[in-house]
Amino acid sequence: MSDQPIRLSEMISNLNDNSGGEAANADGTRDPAVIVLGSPVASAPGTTTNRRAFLARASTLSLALPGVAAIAACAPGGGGAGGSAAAGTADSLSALDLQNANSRLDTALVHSGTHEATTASGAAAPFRRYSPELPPLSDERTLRIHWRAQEVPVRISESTTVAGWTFEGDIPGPIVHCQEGDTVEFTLTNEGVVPHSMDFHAAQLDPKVAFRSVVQGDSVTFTFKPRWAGAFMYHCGTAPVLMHIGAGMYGAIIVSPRNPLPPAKEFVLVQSEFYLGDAVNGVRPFDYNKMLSTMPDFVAFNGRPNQYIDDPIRVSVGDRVRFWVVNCGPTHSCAFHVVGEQFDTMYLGAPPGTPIRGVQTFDVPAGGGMVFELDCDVPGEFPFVNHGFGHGQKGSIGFLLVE
Ligand SMILES: [Cu+2]
Repeated sequence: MSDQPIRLSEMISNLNDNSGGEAANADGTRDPAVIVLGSPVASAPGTTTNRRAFLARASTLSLALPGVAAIAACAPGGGGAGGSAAAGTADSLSALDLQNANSRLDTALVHSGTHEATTASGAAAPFRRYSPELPPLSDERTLRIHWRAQEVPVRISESTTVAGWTFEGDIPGPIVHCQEGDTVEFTLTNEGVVPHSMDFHAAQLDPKVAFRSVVQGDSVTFTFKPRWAGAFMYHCGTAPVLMHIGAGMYGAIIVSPRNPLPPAKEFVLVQSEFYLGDAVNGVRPFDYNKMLSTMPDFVAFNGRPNQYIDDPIRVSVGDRVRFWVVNCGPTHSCAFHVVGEQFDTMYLGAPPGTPIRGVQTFDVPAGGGMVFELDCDVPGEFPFVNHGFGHGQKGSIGFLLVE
């Protein structure tokens, strides 16, 4: 392959050179575009701000989220909440009503409890390769899952740590593997500061009830039975959804068909975009205005740009490989392709129904998932890429090593 990925060090250097866009204060300093919400346990000494500063920065958050007021204003009875948050005074923030069942509204509200905002030290988060292997199916046909929404720093490369909003402390969240017709009993407990929620694309539920937002310390529980096999996204659906997905609250739920597919080495690839501001204490906050501009700094498979360039996915000659590709966006598609190979089979919808034969590239839309299969009968180093190379070059690329 002739195209070489831009190295992260160059990308970050370029970003730092071109990261203007936030207005300078009178003293020449610049405020980060979004609030940095760090781990309650990972704050460095001396970095904890007082409550007043937190609320002041929270009002900056509201101002940096022009969609919040608009979204709230569109919702029944929501104009007051969004307007109050946008007004940005400490009094109005602390007076907000958090008992709002409409998940589209809740992120306009900032928890007024005793929590103090912290900026976490980026040094505390180690780099860890995200394992792409599909976890084995449980023997149980009822899955009981209890996850936490956590606002913690996540290292996405040796040189970049982000102020993540996460499920279970990682970006993406854990891979769920179940079978068509299984029962999934799911609970989310919110350990974060702002409201969060969970939306499984593999479920059919009233979203206002099951996918509702919960505030810090509260939990939401729902049960569903995936009707269709396939590669599905899950994500936080709290408004503004762009911010919550863009800050890391997403992942893959893989639903295998009841009649097993032919044996294969199975891998899950979650594509997503990263829109980042300048580092604060070594942690780069997510930048909502950049998300709106849809020009990502990085695009990654499984949350780390280029991780499978540095540490490829390895299989043996003769293996059949099945990629479950989920595109969590939040915005761009993934033109999935393996350089030097062809997919003998892909499934646009639920496998094993209606396979499409002989595919070179197929676009997986944001919020979608598809299944790609190939026989690895030729040894070599095969790049799997987002063939939309403006995004592939930003990190959604890796090697499939056939040995
Ligand atoms: Cu969220």
